[in-house]
Amino acid sequence: MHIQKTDRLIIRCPLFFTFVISLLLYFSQTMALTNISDIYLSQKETSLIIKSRIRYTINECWRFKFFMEDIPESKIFNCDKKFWSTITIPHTWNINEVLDDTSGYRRGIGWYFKRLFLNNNLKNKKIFLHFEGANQLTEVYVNGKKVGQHKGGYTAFTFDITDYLTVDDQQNLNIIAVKTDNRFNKNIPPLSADFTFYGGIYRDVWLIAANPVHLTMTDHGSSGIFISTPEVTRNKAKVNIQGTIANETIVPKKIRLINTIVDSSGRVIQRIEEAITLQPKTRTSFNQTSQPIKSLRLWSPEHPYLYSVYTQAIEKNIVVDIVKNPLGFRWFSFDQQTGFYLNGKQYRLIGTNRHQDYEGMGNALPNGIHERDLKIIKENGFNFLRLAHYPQDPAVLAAADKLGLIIWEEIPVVNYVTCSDTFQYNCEQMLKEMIRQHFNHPSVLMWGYMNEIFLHDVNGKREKNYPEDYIDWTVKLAQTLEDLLHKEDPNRISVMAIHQSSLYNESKIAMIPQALGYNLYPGWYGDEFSGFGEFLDKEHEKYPQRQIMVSEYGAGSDERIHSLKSRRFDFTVEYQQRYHESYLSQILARPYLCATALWNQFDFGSAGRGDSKPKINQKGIFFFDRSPKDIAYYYKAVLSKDPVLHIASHEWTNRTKNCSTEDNGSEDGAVKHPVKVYTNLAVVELFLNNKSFQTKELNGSNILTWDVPLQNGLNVLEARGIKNGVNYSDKVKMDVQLIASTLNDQFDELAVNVGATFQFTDKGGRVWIEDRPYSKGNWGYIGGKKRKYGKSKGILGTSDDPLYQTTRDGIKSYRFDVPDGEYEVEIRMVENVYKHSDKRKFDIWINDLLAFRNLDLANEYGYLQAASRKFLIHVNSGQGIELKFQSQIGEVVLSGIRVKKL
Ligand code: GCB
Repeated sequence: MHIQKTDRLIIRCPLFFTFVISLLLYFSQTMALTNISDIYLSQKETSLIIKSRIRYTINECWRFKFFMEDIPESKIFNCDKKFWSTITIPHTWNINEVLDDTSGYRRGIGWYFKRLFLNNNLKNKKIFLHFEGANQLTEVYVNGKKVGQHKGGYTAFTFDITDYLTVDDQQNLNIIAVKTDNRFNKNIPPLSADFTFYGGIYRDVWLIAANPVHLTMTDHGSSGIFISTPEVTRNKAKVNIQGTIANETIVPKKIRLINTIVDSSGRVIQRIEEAITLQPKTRTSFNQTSQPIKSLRLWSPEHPYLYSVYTQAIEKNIVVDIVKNPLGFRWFSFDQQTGFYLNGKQYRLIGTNRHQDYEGMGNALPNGIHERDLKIIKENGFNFLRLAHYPQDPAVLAAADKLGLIIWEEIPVVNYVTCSDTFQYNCEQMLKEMIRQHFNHPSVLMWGYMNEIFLHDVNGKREKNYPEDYIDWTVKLAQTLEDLLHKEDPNRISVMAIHQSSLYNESKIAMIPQALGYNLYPGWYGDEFSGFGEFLDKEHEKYPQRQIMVSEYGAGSDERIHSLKSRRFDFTVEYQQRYHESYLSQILARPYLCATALWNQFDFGSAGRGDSKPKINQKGIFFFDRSPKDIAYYYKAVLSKDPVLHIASHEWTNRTKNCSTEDNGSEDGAVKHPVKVYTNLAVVELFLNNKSFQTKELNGSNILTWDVPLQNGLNVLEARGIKNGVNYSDKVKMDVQLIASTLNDQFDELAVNVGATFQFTDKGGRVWIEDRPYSKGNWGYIGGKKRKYGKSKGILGTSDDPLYQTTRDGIKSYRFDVPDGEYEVEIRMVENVYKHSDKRKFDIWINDLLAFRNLDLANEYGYLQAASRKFLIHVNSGQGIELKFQSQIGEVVLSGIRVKKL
């Protein structure tokens, strides 16, 4: 299948005629436009004389209180709100709890109250409230009366509140009350997903005061104007503009409806005018198509050229309403063998996913952060963005248009569905809302409606155990949404994201959307990196008609965790590097992939997770606070033309090297250590402690590596290179601790991350090094087995989770062959299996001393509670230190051990 979204049409116009018309249009329109720019007035400006609608945010001074239970409205309205908190929107009530040690987060009801003063100048206006987003079930009340309800946390909604208001100089106080509920609701998607469902009014709230004759604004929260380009080629295009005008007066109105297409410098390109008679108390629709527009500039990731369309309703020379919308000229197509085409040119769509979530703010983000996020994505070299798993803020879409990012947007139907008509209806509403609200953005090319819908069912059951008819129902829902999507928007393509399960093909749900996105994690949740490309090739071969995309791939990382022998699910920075290096090269080798998006651009909140930073999904290539991880530089080096020179594992500034296990060519007391640089500079010179070490040239990849001899103590590494005559450099100062092959007289301190194959740096900067088996003269464990990675849970009472998450279970003893003297010994433990006492008990002996008898961690500390104990010990007669563990019930468990010479 080759999907061609636009037909080409050539219309010829006499040149002189076109010139004169354009000139006339230009002058008439520049004059008119001086008065009619889109007006976003602040509250204090409401006293201005208004000819068209007024829009302003009402974000400040809301009284707020959270309730776990639903309380009758009458009680809420009558209660004293003196002690309620005063908040500003964007707001979520979950922000202080989502990263704490308690499980889950508050899912209940938030009540918001606002005093709204509306003076006389708004008399005879139609007043609307527009919510850009509130999660997830919202009811709006004005002066104690219910205005309406909206379902779904990720799309906008508008209510006409005119009839509920008092607008008058004497008595102008109005009370707006909003009830927002983020409890689980089996009929509102998402039902379950790997992200936190923060509750609250978390996007802007607008008050809109319109004239009784206005462009309608209650069509599914949209602008009410729908713009498309039914014909577009490099040299010519036509624009179609549809909408509705309301006449809320009791008399007929004669208006001129004018759509003006303006280029980015404000020059009028075309003006389409029509006289319309509006009957009283009716809505009248319009449908205008422009004459062919010539000499146009196309929209593309490199040149995201934007036009605007001003839609005006004019009554007797007064502009009674005006709405501005974006317009971009582009066409696109897909090919199963050669991928994606924009404006007739082949493109590699290499991109990323983004959640609307930020450290310390949750989902309640100011527009500035939305915009900055998109800039970060663009500057990283990406041209494609999947807004997973829900429609995002209007600021996101506007930024994508402006920056030139191609968008896949989707509704949050994730993991499973409820087989009910109400659930289906709500999905349909959401889809309509998303499409209508973001219809005019040229950046949007794909609409999605399901993500991994066969992950599990309501009871957590997997595929084979699905109840009868569940699969059929889900497939039927997909088909319904697919049909609706094309009815709403015949000009974009439909997409669906699936995981690695044969059920999608067997059930044929995979055949419904026009393009299929695969969420693939070989090498993270299982298997090897190479499984990624192999799987895709098989699918491509089996389904040659399919437009294949990769909608997700990724691996988690933590700046505190490092290893030269990184492995799956260890959260080392180095494993994330290796994973993406491999995936990106596999992607680039497969031209049939229409688009790919890594998971995820930024770390994000996911309250159900127990990874190395609990409640956070750490697969970002940027941290939660938007600082870049190493791998972000790699993508930039490959994808961007901007110069990149970055020493990888940058934050690994405290490195401990164990000479006995890593004796890879020590010279002059130094140990060789691999240093990797991500760059797109042709030649890079590496300096060690200010002396040139070696120069290397790029050869087909964007990675350079050196084996550098590191000394004990401070080592300064610097990479230098030149591009277009400009010097670039990157520097890392490393504090290296070389541990001698035997624990000799120099011994000072050693901290071991028991059961781990990686180093972990704790809050105080102490490095807990990887574990090792005991050998004479040295240190290490005797007996037991390392706990498998990937089964961790968040640890309570500490931020050193990775230290406790790795354990050696069933360990017999731990030995340090240290010289005689006084020592401090610290052990770290956690009960990570049993919630109750008497399931695991053990004794601990330190040399010949019975330190603890029948230690029951569940009883003394509790389940998943970090436990640490320090002892002082005198070592003599060359006996070293030995901790012996004797089980009484169950297996012994140990997480960390530290020995310090006093
Ligand atoms: C997926 C999901 C996404 C998760 C991601 C992960 O396939 O679509 O919501 O966050 O995997 O990190 O596991």
